Amino acid sequence: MPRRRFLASAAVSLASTQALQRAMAAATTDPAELQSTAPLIVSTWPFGKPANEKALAVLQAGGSGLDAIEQGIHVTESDSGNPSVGLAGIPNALGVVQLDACIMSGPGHRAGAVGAVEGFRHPISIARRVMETTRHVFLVGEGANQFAEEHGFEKGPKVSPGQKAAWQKWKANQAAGTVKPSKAAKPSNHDTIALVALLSDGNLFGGCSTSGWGYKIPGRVGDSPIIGSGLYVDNEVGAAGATGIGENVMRYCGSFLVVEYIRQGLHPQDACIETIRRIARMDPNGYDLAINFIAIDKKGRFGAAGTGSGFQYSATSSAFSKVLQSPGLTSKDVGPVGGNQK
Ligand code: SD4
Repeated sequence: MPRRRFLASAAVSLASTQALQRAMAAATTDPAELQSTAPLIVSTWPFGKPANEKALAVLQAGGSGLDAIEQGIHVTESDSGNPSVGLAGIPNALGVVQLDACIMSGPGHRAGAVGAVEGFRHPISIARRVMETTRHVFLVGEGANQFAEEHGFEKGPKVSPGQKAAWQKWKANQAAGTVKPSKAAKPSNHDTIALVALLSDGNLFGGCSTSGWGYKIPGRVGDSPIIGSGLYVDNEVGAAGATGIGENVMRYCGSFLVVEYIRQGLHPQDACIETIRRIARMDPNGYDLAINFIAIDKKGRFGAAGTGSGFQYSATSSAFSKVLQSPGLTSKDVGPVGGNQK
């Protein structure tokens, strides 16, 4: 696209985004009202709030950015009530919980990730170890399990008793001899913690951890551990993370796109909105995607957006710790979609 047209279309797009935000202002909490200085931590869902608070406490006690991410996410991974992060998560179609996680350090642009790990309590820590002790970024399946074993990571049951009973019921309802993944795209059967942090020294860090889509096909890996999809950190610009149906994020490098929009000058919340609009324009399902993004920038601005009625996310600093409602996007809010599907 010629540069002038690109700039014109960007300006139109920005103007309509601002109009959209104004229209939604009554229904949502404007993160711009929450003034604070770094450290600032933002994460997905209300269950991210205690994780944020732990991360803040780690930083206030002099811990590093990576310590804050890791220990913050441990809170969610350890919470036995959470059906979608850690070993209390919903298992795959064979009744085994397979965990995905990744971590990124803005300084050095370093990353580590694991996919389809079984029987370890803290996949975020294994991801960090991959980053810090190997020349690789991403270990999956048996190799990742073996790595975790060799490094002595804490183990746990491959499925909780409660989830096992629910899985047995689910399995009994499947047609005899077939094992299919759940079709339902409900928040109740999948959620993720993505957590991003801006430190007082201006450095950015992030992490992401999930058990993924309930009753998924064994070996299925979602967006969460994929750098640029479930999480992205650019130390010059900002950081973003995703939750929702990973298949609808990983086909678009969603978190990378959010950060790129921040680089172009958008407020993090506008960047989340523009990313969803861009995905919905391309996707045959339009806004029926069940995807959500959080984002933070180098200046300490943050925001989020989701499809449908949006989603709740958590933001924490030394001045506040809050669960906020993101704007929600549907085709009604933003006009016709599907423009470049042909
Ligand atoms: C996945 N994105 O595995 C994760 C799940 C999730 O809300 O975030 N659900 O696709």
